Amino acid sequence: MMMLCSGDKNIGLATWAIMFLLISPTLFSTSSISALDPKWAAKKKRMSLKVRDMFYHAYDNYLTHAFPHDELKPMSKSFTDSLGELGNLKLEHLSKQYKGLALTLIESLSSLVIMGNITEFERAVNWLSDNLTFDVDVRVNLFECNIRVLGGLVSAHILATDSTNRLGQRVYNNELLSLAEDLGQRFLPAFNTPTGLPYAWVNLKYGVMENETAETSTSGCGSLILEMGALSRLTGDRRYEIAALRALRKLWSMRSSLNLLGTTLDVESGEWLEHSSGIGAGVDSFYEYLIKAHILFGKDEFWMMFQSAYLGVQKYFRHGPWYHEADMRTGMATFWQLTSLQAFWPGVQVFVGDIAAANSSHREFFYVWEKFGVLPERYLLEHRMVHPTERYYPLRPELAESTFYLYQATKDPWYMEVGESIVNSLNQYTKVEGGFASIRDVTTMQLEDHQHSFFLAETCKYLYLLFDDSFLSGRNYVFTTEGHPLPVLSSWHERLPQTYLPSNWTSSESIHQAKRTSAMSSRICPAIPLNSQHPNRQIESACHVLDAREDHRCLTDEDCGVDGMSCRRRTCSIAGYCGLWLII
Ligand code: DMJ
Repeated sequence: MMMLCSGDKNIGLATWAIMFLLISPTLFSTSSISALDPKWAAKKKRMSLKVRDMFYHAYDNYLTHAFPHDELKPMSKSFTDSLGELGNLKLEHLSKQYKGLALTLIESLSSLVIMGNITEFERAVNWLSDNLTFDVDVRVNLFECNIRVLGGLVSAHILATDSTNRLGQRVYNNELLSLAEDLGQRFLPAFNTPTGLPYAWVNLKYGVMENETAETSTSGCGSLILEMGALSRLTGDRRYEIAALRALRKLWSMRSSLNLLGTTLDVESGEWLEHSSGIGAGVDSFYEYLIKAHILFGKDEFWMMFQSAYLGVQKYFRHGPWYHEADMRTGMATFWQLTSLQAFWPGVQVFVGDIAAANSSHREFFYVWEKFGVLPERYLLEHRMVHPTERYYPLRPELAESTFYLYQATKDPWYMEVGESIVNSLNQYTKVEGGFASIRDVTTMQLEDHQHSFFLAETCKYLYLLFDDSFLSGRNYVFTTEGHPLPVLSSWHERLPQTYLPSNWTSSESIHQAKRTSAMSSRICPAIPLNSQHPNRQIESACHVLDAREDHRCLTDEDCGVDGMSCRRRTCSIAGYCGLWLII
């Protein structure tokens, strides 16, 4: 297995022995060469076709039974206007004319391009251009509407204007961008609060409703910058990016002295409502967007935020390969639970080069997946059992997403085996005649009548890319939290960091500076060394600090660095070697 951003080449014998015991054996037993084996090539082909079939089974059934409404109910072969429902408006209160926002169609656009179906992409673009309107009396969740609808439209606009995806029939006149701009303008009233933190809900026609709740989540305030920033870059209208950035900065200013944030807050008072948090529900994409915003916009501010936040997570939430929740004020553990949403974290760790840590957590998520056949929404770590009320699996993509990133980083065929297992489970347990159904209870595999749009935007997409990444060849994209690709362009980088080259590919190396490279090459290393004693030394990952001496010998703890896998400081043993001795 290839280690990225590796620094410690001459690791001491004693440290090697300990590390050998600590790190999974697959780090040493698999080889990237085997991925080139004809057997693996055949498997990739077979599996990519299988995933394509899954996507079209979901997509065709949506078109037949639910379009233009938001999402498919695959068991009853009917529809749900989930964005409207998310706004607490009962369906009967919605106008009879309301046919939804064609959510699943919008969410499918980038997947169609990635699977090479430009004809269907064009058909969908045409329909949306001619029919979609946001002038509807529907209260939507800002976060959901941003990641699904705005992100879907902005990404599809970029793909539609990319000359490699030549649209044949019709001249494309930026209709998707006009729709995105219209939607972005409808978002802006939500940011009109004393703090700049946006309301969680906004009515697309009338703006923020009277007596609207002031409660929102960390991800609701901190995961808007990619889509709204991209919209600003495309339209030249800075208001979207400014609003999202102001909210993010305010949120960041509310962190505790431990660099932790809570889960819910009041946008009017700027006070935390729930101080316990982790890397799962209500917070997850906040972390993801800090590092991805850095990659997309090149701002060091995002990197500095991410680095501090990441260290906080590794220090206070991490327990071996697991992540629990903790109180942002004290760092004391609160809930010892694995949640399905946390499974995105190894993918984030791939971005910063913490491959070993990503691999070990990914293995635990996959262990739980295999135990039940899918990932339960919540799993009690102490009791090793499913949470009594959160037993569902709504076709979530996070494990497939991390599997894709880890395969990209390592080319270890083990991840293809994982992908195959995920595909087989989805077909075995969730496929019905009318699409793919969610699972209500992973202990009985009882189904629920809902095919979420992210199944097409993310789950199928990441599984497909795992087996066929030809779309990515020669290109460099950041995927939003909803799986919509945005290109990494030097023209979107306000101020090019020194180590970036002025091209679409943003990787470069310099002898004296740390490496900082692109998203898909999966190596994002800090340009600013953390170890002030050795300013010219290269640093391995978000938290890795090299030991003072290359042979890892030491006289005091001061000679030791920070372990890149756990982000814990290494100490000097009696025998004079740096290591994670306290842990052992
Ligand atoms: C998706 O809508 C996004 O990935 C979001 O960030 C949280 N999770 C769901 C799918 O699980």
